[in-house]
Amino acid sequence: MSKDILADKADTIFTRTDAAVKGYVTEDDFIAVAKKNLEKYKEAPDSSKAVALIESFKSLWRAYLSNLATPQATKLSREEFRASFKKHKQNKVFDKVLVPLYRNLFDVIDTDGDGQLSVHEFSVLTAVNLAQAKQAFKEIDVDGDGHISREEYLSAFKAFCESSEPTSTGNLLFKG
Ligand SMILES: [Ca+2]
Ligand SMILES: [Ca+2]
Repeated sequence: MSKDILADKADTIFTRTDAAVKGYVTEDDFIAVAKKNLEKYKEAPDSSKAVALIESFKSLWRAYLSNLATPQATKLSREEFRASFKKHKQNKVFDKVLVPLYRNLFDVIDTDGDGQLSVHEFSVLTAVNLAQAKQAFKEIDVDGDGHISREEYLSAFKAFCESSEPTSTGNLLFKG
């Protein structure tokens, strides 16, 4: 039996989003994830970057609901979340919602504003230890120039959201 890689990825995100272990997630949980990232990077919650990121997470929440054709729902169970995650590809959620979201996240992560991610900037984002973060960084830095460009970063996230390959680069982003 082959493993359901996309379901596993959805579970990883669900577990992180349902921080209070309620067994479901809400729009507030999505907003809390955005705020947690902002805190990690010491971005003030009312800055324009912060507001843009929070709005992106709200759009993502709406995309999860519309994947399931339940726009009025106020919470999603683990099973619903998983089913919705698997519809991202067919509904082009990556291009429509996640590209803007990850661009906004990139702007927050890129604390020195040079348009590239350094190992240091990147390692703050990941939940893994520094050695693992460095390894992940190396693999996402496809052209090996020692920086993660916006394109390298987006293509890793796209692989995470859409690829069923167990070895896709994007998996490195959500390890640990
Ligand atoms: Ca930078
Ligand atoms: Ca690079």
